[in-house]
Amino acid sequence: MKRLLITGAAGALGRAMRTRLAPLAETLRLSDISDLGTASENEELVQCDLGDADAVHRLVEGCDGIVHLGGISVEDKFSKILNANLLGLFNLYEAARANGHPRILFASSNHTVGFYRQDQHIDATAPMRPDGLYGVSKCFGEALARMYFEKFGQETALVRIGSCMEKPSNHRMLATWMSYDDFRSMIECIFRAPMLGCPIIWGVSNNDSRWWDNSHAAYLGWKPKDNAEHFRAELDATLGKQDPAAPLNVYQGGNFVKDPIFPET
Ligand code: NAI
Ligand code: 15L
Repeated sequence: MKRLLITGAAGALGRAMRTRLAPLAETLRLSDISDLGTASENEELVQCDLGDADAVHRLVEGCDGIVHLGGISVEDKFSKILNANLLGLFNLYEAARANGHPRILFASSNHTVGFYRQDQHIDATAPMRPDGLYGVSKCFGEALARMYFEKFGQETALVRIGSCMEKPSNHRMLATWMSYDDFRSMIECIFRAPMLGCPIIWGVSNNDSRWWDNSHAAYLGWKPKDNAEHFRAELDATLGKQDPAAPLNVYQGGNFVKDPIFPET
C-alpha cells in the first residue's frame, strides 16, 4: 500500500501496531483525538475527532487502506459512544465512499456476543447478544459496514477482537487472548487478500481454550501462532482459585455484563 491510515493510533492497540505495521505501507497516516507524539520518517500525524465529518473526510483522502481502531473501547456514557463509535463510524464510511473505497479493518469486539455463556461454542452466524451500549455500538458498526458492502462494494474485515494485550490478565482471557503479533499477521492477511468481502473474524490467538469458530474465514490464510495456555500457571499462582459462578467466569463478555448504563450527568 502507498498510504495506510490507522485511527486510534494513540491507544493501546494503536501504539502496539504503529511499528509492527510500518512494513505494510510506504506511509502510515496515524490519527487520534489525543496526542500522537513525534512523527518518524514514514509517518504522518493527524489529530482529529472522528465525530467531525469534514476532518474525517480530509483524513481518509489519499489512503488505500484503513485500520480503524479509534473510538470508545469500554462501557461509557452513551453520548461519548454516540459521537465516537456511531457518528464517527458513519463519517469514516462516507469518507471512504468519497475516496475510492479503501479496504477497512473495523475493530469490532467480543462484546457483540458477550451474553453467550463460556460453555457455548459459536461461529459468525450466531445472533448478536451485546452486553452493554459499547457492545451495541460495535453491532451498529458491523451492520453499517455490511450495508456499505452490499450497497457500494466497500470491503471490510469485521474483527471481533477478544482481549488483545501483552498477556492474558485473568482466566477468561485464556480463551479470549490475542497476541500483538497474531493481530499483526491477521492485518497483513486482510490487506494482502485478493478478495476480502465483509467477513466476521474472531480476533483470538491459537489458544487451547476456545469458544469461537473461524473456519468460515479460512480463505484469508490467517494462522495465529500464540497460545494463552502458556500463561495458565502464572494466572493460577497470582489469582488463585476462581469462582465458577462469577460473571467473569460464566459469560463470554466477562464483567462487561455487570456494567450499568452510565448517567449522562
Ligand atoms: P484504546 O481506548 O486504548 O484506544 C482507542 C483510541 O481511540 C484512544 O487513543 C482514543 O483517544 C481514541 N478515540 C476515542 N474517541 C475518539 C474520537 N472521538 N475521535 C478520535 N479518536 C478517538 O482502545 P484499544 O484497546 O487500543 O482498542 C482499539 C480498538 O479495538 C477499539 O475500537 C476497541 O473497541 C477495539 N477492541 C479492543 C480490544 C482489546 O483487547 N484491546 C478488544 C475488543 C475490541
Ligand atoms: C474490549 O472490547 C475492550 O476494548 C478491551 O479493553 C478488553 O476489555 C476486551 O474487550 C475484553 O473483553 O477483554
